[in-house]
Amino acid sequence: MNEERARLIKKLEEKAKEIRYKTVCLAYKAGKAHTGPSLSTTDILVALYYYKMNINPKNPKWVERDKFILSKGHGCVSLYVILAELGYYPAEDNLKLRKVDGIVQGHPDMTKTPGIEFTTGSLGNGIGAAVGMAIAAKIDKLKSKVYVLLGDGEIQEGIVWEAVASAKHYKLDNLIAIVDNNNFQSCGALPDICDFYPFREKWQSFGWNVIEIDGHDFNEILPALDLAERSKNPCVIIAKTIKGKGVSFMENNNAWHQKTYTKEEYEQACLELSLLRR
Ligand SMILES: Cc1ncc(C[n+]2csc(CCOP(=O)(O)OP(=O)(O)O)c2C)c(N)n1
Repeated sequence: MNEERARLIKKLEEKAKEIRYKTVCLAYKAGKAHTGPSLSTTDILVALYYYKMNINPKNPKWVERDKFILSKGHGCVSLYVILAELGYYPAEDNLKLRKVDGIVQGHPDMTKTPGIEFTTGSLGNGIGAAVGMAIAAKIDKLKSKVYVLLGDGEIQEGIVWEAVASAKHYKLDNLIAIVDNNNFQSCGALPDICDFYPFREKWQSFGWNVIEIDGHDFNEILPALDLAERSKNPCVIIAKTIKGKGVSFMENNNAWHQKTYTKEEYEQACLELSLLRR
């Protein structure tokens, strides 16, 4: 690896650590929040927002921008931290997470939060919207790409596959899906609730190119995003992740799907994440 690339990877790793730390702080302040689902996607979000996507936070509605939809809308805490960091809105607005008069809610709301492209929370709907945006970009002859991040439990929804099938039909080489494959959903481990594996074969049979990666390793995430961008078919990145990544007692512990922290838990999480930041 050349030095420039190594520096970039290091920078992104540092950024991800900072975002994780701020995610936990924000979730604690909010009272109840989906910490586990947010921490599994943090590295992917950092790669998208600080490396890959062509965006302009000062002009969020810029026509040529790339678009991102968090289809697993409940895991939005890290996304809010990133949007505020990038300047879509002031960081203080995040302090009102889940408050009635706040601009950031428990699930992303495109009518309230600058930078949110589509309202999600009802699982399964994000990818249909992404297909529509990708078709619109083609009609308008825009270079924009559309990225959509789905949960591995979420893709059990039938509506997802209707959208996946139509992406092939419309030859959407500007559409990139990412599956956060943390192997959990809200009520337990995927194989126990609904064994929906194998993923690769399912997506391939719908005409998509498939890339499988470690969703916490920037050495794999960045090349996957670059490859996906050049794909001549709609492309899905299946990212193996850990729910609650970065905090020892949250990792693979589905109690942290959505949970209120005790003061001790919060302090322990902060300690672990601040040590990680050094
Ligand atoms: C249509 C719909 N049904 C049920 C829910 C409740 N729900 C919230 S999160 C979740 C589990 C999602 O699992 P997954 O997509 O794997 O996300 P993760 O495990 O990463 O949190 C469910 C069923 C919902 N938000 N929308």
